[in-house]
Amino acid sequence: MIKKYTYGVPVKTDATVQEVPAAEGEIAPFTLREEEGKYIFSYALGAEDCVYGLGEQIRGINKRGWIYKSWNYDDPIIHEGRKSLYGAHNFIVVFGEKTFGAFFDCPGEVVFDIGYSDRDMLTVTSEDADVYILEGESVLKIVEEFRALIGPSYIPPKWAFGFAQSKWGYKCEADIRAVYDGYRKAELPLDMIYMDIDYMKDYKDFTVDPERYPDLTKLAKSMKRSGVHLVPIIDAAVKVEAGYSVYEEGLEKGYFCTDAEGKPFIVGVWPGDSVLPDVLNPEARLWFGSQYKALLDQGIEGFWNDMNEPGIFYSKGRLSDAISYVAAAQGKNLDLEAFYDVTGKFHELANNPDDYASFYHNAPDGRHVHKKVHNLYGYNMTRGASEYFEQYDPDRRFLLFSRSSYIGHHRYGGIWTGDNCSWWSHLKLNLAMMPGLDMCGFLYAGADLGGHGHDTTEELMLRWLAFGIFTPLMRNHASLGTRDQECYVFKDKAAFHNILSMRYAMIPYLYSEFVKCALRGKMLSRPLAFDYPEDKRARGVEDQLFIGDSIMIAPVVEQNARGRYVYFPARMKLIRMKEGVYLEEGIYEKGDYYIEIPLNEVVFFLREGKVVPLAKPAMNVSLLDEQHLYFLRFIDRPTEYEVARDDGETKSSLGTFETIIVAP
Ligand code: MIG
Repeated sequence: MIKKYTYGVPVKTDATVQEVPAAEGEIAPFTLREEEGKYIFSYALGAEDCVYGLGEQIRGINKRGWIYKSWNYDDPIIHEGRKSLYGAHNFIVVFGEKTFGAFFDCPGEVVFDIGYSDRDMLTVTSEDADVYILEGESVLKIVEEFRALIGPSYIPPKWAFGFAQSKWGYKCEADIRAVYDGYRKAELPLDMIYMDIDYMKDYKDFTVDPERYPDLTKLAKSMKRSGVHLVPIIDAAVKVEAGYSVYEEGLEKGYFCTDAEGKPFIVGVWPGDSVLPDVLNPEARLWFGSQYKALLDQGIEGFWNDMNEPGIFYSKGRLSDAISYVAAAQGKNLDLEAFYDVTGKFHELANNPDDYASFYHNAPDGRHVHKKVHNLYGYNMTRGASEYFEQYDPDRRFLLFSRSSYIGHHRYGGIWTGDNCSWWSHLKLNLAMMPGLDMCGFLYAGADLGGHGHDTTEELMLRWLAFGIFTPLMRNHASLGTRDQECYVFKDKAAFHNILSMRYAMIPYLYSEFVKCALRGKMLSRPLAFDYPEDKRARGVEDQLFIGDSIMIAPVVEQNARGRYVYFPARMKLIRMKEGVYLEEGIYEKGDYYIEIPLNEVVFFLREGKVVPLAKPAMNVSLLDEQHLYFLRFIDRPTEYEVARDDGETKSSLGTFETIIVAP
């Protein structure tokens, strides 16, 4: 049962795809008050209630105990003191005395105080919004109801389930080839190499620096023949430069965001002075999307959209004020306050709230100041590309994912979770985020494995990969200036081989489960409590997940651990992948057990009554032999498994499954 309540005049977001008639009366089970133009929804939490959701957010699976702010933000250092990340996914489910879901469809700032000010109160503060209250018999049922409300999840081509190598710092064709050769020499599988901002000419979107890439078409073709796709980055901001066609055309057509007087609003991002495409204007959005053609025509089939919160290093006006302010301080004796004033002028430049209140969009439902629609930007940038792909090659699935997002985006592309660090806590954060993302429809998702900022270690890399096997986007990515972390640079080649092989063996399972969840609106990664709602012990488990129908995982997320305690909410069989061989190591009854998990092995658990199809590992997805599947099984009677048999490339083939009956 879904009820919809409207407060004020909400901006149209296209988050939902179903019409829900307006409900009568008060918004139970919340109580509502209005203060200073904001709507404040409160609910008294039961002592044992858990709160799930919010998609890409910091902290644990159960969100109770912190305050979260939906305000898409380009944060150079994510940590648990923060309140916002890059996405705004305003859906929560309260699980406990009363179980219900709530979606706050508001693209401006929304604050979720989930037992922060008062451990027993949930308080949501929003601007004008459509609020949906969802009731159902369980968390999973409520999530399914929500997913039907927001529409089907994006499904990438199958090769996007292979392993990806990326690094900000690969500058030219030779760098790309070196990565390719590194993987081949080490006999490690690979399906994608990512191109970060340095492929562009002066950071101009849709250009390719001819000195660094003399013939991208040829390179893309030869890589593809070897099973590797090149995936370039696209930044939101467009360089201001006379003669640059994207800038000139957009300017002429009025497709960029403007200031209060209607002049293009100039921001500083990678290319320096830049303008922001007005992706809330459907014409401008499709126009920006149509620019991807320049790269599609060179054989590129996948993209990652960055800096689309939108991230702003400075606005031209504010920078110039800051410079004048500093110049005026020249020669003066600065006491500490004056000194902080001066340095503050620069610290305040990036992503300044006043800048977000200073430019405008021409959306179909009117001219909006950016601040009111802030969280829709990345979503609509990605939507524009997707809408254009639909014209370019209607049946083809392109790889497309973004940093910033809002619910609704999940129909057009996936996301990666931004600039994490090479910290053990961020491996755990990666795990905790996955179910929240699934709840909000973001199935094709993943974090920078090994960590983006700071230096990784071989041990962290191996543990992170052993978890990354189970995330749909499996990409090793790192920031400029960090230690090399390509899998072939480390010492224990056999360990990397074992772990990456496990991913490829698992692709028939992961892909089949993914497609089923996407088409049927179900969750791929689930906290234990979702499948065992009666089991109170399961509610406290923050570092284990179910992945698909058949598997439970319990990754090692601590340095120097040799294994870990695992909670089994039911009987399961332990599967160990060691030196390329599967070992079945006995059956565990419900309870807690210490399981040894050496650094070079992958351990997971097969649920009773379930099977897992595996392929013989290969060097890339196209080489997998999926006609000859081997089934891991924990069954005592013939059991059906639906294997996805679409072609992995077209939309029209999706939904083709083969039901295989597996004997005990
Ligand atoms: O300001 O393109 O999150 O993945 O490597 C940094 C360079 C811009 C941020 C992305 C990161 C990427 C980096 N980008």
